[in-house]
Amino acid sequence: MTNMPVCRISGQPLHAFLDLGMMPVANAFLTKAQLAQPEFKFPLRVGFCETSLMVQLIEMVDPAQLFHGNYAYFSSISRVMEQHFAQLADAVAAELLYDKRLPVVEIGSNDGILLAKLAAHAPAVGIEPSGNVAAAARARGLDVISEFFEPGLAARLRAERGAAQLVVGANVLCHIPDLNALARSLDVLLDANGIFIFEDPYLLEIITQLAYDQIYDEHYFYFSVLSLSRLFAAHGLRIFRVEALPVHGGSMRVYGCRAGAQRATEPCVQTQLALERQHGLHLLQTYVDFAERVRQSRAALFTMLYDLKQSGRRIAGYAASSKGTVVLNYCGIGPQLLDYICDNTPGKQGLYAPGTHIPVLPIEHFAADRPDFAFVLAWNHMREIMAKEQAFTQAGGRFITHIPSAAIV
Ligand code: DWN
Ligand code: SAH
Repeated sequence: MTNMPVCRISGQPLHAFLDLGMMPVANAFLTKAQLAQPEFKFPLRVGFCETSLMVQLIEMVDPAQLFHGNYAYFSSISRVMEQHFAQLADAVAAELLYDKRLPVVEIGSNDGILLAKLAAHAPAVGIEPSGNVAAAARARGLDVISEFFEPGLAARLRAERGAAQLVVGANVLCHIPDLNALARSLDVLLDANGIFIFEDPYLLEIITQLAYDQIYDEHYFYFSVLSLSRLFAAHGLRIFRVEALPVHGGSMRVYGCRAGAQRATEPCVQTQLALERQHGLHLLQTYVDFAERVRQSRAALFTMLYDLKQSGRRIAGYAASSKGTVVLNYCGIGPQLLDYICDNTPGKQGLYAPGTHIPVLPIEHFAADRPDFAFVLAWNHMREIMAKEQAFTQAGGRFITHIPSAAIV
């Protein structure tokens, strides 16, 4: 008997290629009292299935443990993301919505950052299991059901509100552990001409930029167009358009419909599939090579921060992101190197970072403190952060990034 892990989609063997060690839950920020208690950790390991072509976590934390009444991430913390979702809603309304009465369903609507924009164009309902962020959206007057999206809920939505002309989800598909059930839910809910749109961090960007910190408990899957088109095809669904996006360090938006819908598959889909094959996203060896590069990058980052600290410089972390939890824990970067992490989310301030126990302080503290270096743990928001922190750089402060390799910028 071997203990070979299996793919959550195909049931076929999963080849483990990367081990990021024992890891806390990325968004499980701790109170001072919790610091003395044992912290939950799990083995953060990633595998590739040669049948589904899906990259995925091997050990998974139960979604109920991650998405609950106290979810740490509020989408509206970023102006750039506000603009990004406003553009999506406008484009969808102009081109793809076709019936003012048919519902639009957003999965993972969080604090309403996109749902608010969609609601201006059609009856829009958000599905958001994390109670606190759902409450923030409701406080904006939005219609939100605080449950996990699954086939039973899809059937209820269809019976009570009608078939959906659009099902949309940003940064949520990769958070759903049973993607076959997700595809069945789409089949239940979508109108005959309905479309679905999902955008998530893009595997090709993760590989090329060495963005291994996109790998954490909440992200069960890392998508290519190759893997998603196989998944949807097995459920009578078809991707008809793909769009590369700059947000969150490089994302991919896929547009889909029923396989037999009157909508042509656009040439960009074949182009992207060919590009992914050129980069070897269908080959285990690509991921084995990626893992080797990740291991090498760890020493480079640690050494750089260590040397700065040894030379008497003070370093703060900037943004207590989920990704930050991974890079800090994987590289052994704790309070010995970073004095604190500043963050603009009120709910994270005054708490301690998972695993490393570095204190999380308000952004105002950073402005007053003026450390020598700010290690940006939300490198995906680098431009937005650098634009708002010009006083820091003008006073001689410098930013550090680890993507694609450790550097002072
Ligand atoms: O997929 C997910 C993405 C969309 O959001 C979730 N699984 C969780 C979350 O990931 P993350 O925590 O890595 O998200 P961000 O958007 O990279 O990080 C945001 C963090 O950075 C927040 O804690 C707020 C902070 N921040 C800040 O302090 N100042 C962000 C910006 C833009 C700023 O100016
Ligand atoms: N769409 C937002 C939020 C992304 S964070 C954005 O792009 O910024 C992921 C969100 O998905 C969280 O708010 C989480 O609670 C929610 N979520 C996780 N699993 C879900 C599921 N099965 N159904 C619906 N929402 C889910």
